Amino acid sequence: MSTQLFDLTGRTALVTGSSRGLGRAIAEGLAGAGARIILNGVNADRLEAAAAEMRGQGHQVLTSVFDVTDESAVTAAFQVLDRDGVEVDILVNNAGIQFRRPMLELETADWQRVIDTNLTSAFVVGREAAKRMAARGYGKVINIGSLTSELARATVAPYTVAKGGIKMLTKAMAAEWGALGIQSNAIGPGYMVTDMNEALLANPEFDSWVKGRVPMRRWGQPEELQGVAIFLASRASDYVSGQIIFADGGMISVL
Ligand code: GCO
Repeated sequence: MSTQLFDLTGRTALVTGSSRGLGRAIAEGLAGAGARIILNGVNADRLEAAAAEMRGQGHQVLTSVFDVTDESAVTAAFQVLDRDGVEVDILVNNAGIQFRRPMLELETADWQRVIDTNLTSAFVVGREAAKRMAARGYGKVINIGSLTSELARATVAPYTVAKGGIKMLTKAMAAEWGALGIQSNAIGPGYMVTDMNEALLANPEFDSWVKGRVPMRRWGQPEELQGVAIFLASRASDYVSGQIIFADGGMISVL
């Protein structure tokens, strides 16, 4: 009986930035729980390759190529989904970039690019998805936050500000969309083994800092976000909203 709570059969999930990294891992986790997946990215070839691999694993996968920072492209993509009768029940706002530079040397354009990609896009894509979820009285929005949603690290100010904004946008979505049948929550990944963190993983000093700072003494694997994603995408979380759940090996909870 209880496992049915986590069953996503019959649901469709759009995961932005999902041809690789955390987005791909989350998409595979939701697919494994029964969801049909819409993969998103800006590179059609990479997206089709990811879709083919997932279809080879027996999953139902569609693709939607759009840049989350291009509002007209986002609107057009949802209009295509409407035309094709594809209803997004679950939205994972995962798309994001990192740009490491001390603020004293940071160009405003680089600041803005990170804010646009990591925060504003979650509002724009979230608004388009929520309009349709509200009409059906059901929806799950999952925003991808970060340890930097709560704590700052030097040289990643725009990322930190954007992820702090993701935490509060999640609460704002919960405030406005709860009565519409939509639950809005966030996942806070710890230091995960991804392309975005390649330079950090290759830096022995940073690697040992992470391993010393995390109670579990190791980096996280993208697949270790799948359980939290399934929970927040499923009926099991129907009375959970406005929360950020950390999958970080305990890092955020200790000095
Ligand atoms: C960095 C990393 C972090 C992690 C993650 C931690 O430069 O410190 O990129 O931002 O990726 O966000 O939760």
